[in-house]
Amino acid sequence: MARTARAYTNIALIKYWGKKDKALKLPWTSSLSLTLDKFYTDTKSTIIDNDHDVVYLNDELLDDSSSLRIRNYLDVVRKMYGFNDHLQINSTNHVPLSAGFASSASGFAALAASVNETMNLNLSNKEISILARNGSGSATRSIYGGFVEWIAGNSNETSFAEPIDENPDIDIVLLSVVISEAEKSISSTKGMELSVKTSPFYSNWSTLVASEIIKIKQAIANKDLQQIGEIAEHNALSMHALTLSAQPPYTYFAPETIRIIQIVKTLRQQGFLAYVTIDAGPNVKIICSKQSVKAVKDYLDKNVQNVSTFEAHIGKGIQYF
Ligand code: 2P0
Repeated sequence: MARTARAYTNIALIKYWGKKDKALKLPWTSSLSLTLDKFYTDTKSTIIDNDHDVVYLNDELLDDSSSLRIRNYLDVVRKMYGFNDHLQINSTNHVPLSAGFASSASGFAALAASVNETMNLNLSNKEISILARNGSGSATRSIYGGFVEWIAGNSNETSFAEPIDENPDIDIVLLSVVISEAEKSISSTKGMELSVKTSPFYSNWSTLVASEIIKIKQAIANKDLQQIGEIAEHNALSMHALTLSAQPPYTYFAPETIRIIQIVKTLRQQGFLAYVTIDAGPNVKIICSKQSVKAVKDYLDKNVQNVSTFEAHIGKGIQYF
């Protein structure tokens, strides 16, 4: 009996923003993330005697349109590994929409690991990472725990994640500040494409990312949380500059997003360790220390209405049970 695979979500500290190959999801730049402990997806795959795949999400059977992305992905996997069997996928998402994280990273990482189990593909973690990337870029990194680098590469075989430090002794806490649970107005896939094609700053993005990856890896090695936060915040805001400078311009920020950025800056001036990072949506994730997180949370609870906060810590790589 194949085991269930569990993959955790991750937050990019150096963002992936743009593909050089859409089908293979090869990114223009490397990226670097922290795997989180709270939010994960459990997936089990079973071979079925059927001419199409069947997908259950949170115990509900998905209709053809909702399961299309997963079924297309399974077609890719069948082609890559030369099998014809169809599968029943049972996936449970413990990534509540309300927590402000996308579920595609943990979702496709768990699915790749689960298919590897069920089909006895005997893949290494590097190969599972490649398989996960074919489902969603950010899933590439969710194979490992702790700090993880996705090496951009230039082919299916050379674009995969590597662990930097799976059990870092660093005092980092991530506080997710949820402003809105609404579906984003422009998907990250579309947003990236627009930034790559039209932002006059996109040509500088790869130079910036290359230097920030070197710097943040040094900061991780030095266990320098302040330096990690500074680099991550700069990288995130630079990514968002690629949205505002696209044609037509777009932004994921809501008015409250800016407000939280300003509050975090004020808290920093008051001596608290706090830096923002923001993905393709309005919600803000605050990089805190174990010492600063309570003060940051209390300040937000008192001063900002209609937002909720979720705390996450360093998470593990793929687990099986
Ligand atoms: C990241 N994001 O590095 C970046 C930062 C959002 C902002 O990866 O098209 O769902 O499936 O490869 O991975 C979100 O995009 O996009 C993302 P696809 P994905 O985490």
